[in-house]
Amino acid sequence: DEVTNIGEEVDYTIIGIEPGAGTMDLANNTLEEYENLAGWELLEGSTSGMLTELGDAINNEEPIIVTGWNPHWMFASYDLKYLEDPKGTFGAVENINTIARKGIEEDMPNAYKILDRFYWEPEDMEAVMLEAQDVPFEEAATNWIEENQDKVNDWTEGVEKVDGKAIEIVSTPWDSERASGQVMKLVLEQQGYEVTITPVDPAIMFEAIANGEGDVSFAPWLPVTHGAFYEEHKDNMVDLGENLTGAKIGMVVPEYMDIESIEDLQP
Ligand code: PBE
Repeated sequence: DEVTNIGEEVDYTIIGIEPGAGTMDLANNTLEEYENLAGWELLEGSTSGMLTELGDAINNEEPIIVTGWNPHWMFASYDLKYLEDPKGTFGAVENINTIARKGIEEDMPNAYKILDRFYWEPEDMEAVMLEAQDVPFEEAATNWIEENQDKVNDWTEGVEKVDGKAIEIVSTPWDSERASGQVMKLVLEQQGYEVTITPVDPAIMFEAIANGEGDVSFAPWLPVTHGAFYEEHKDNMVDLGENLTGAKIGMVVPEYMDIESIEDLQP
C-alpha cells in the first residue's frame, strides 16, 4: 500500500508538554471532540523535551505532531505550520492578560498604573525569547528595555517612584512568561519596587492572585487556554485587560508533512 498513513508513521501519538499546561487541556479536549482521533494518544512530558523531539525529527525529515504555540522561537527556527482546527478546540486568536489581586489599586496606586498600562506586541516578546536562547532572561530583558525606552516611558510616564515596596509577580514557567515577567520586574525595580517572580502551574497562579498571596500576573492566556481557571476566579481578582494580542495554540507539524487539517488524521 503506497498511501502514507500519518497516524501509523507517528504511532498515533501527539507530543505534548507539561501536564499542568493549558495547552494540554485543549489538546485532550481535541482528542475527545474529533472522532477521527479515537485511539490517538497525547504524550505528557516537558516543553524542552517536545522541542528536542521536534528538532530531531526535522533534522531527519521525519513526521512529527506536537502541541505548539506562539509567541515562540520555534516558528523562527523551523518551517512549521498549524494544522487547521475546524472544530475550534484550540480557540482562535488568544490574548495574554494582566490580572491582579483585589485591593492593589488602593494599596499601590503607582504600581497599578504601570501594570494597567503594560502592553506590547508579539514581536517584542519574541525578541526577548529569542535572545534568551543565548543569554540569561534578565540580560535579554535589560537589552529589550534599553532598545525600547519609548515603550517603557509610555508605561511609567508621570508615575511617582517609591522606596522599596514589595511586589510579587506570579507567573508560569514558560519562556513567553519568563520574558514578560523579567521585563516587568526590571521596569518596576527601576521605579523603586522590590520584585520577586514565582513561577507556578496556571491553576496555582490563578489561586494565588484570587487569595491575595501574589500581587499580579502577566501570564493568563485567554479566552480559551486558561478560560476555566479565569471563570472560577474572576470574581476574586481584578482583570487589567490584555498585555498582548495575537497569540495562538494548536497542533503543529513541519511544513514538509503532507497534511493540512486535524480532521485529516486517520484513526
Ligand atoms: N503555554 C502556551 C501556556 C500558555 C499557552 C505553554 C505557554 C500553557 O499551555 O498553559
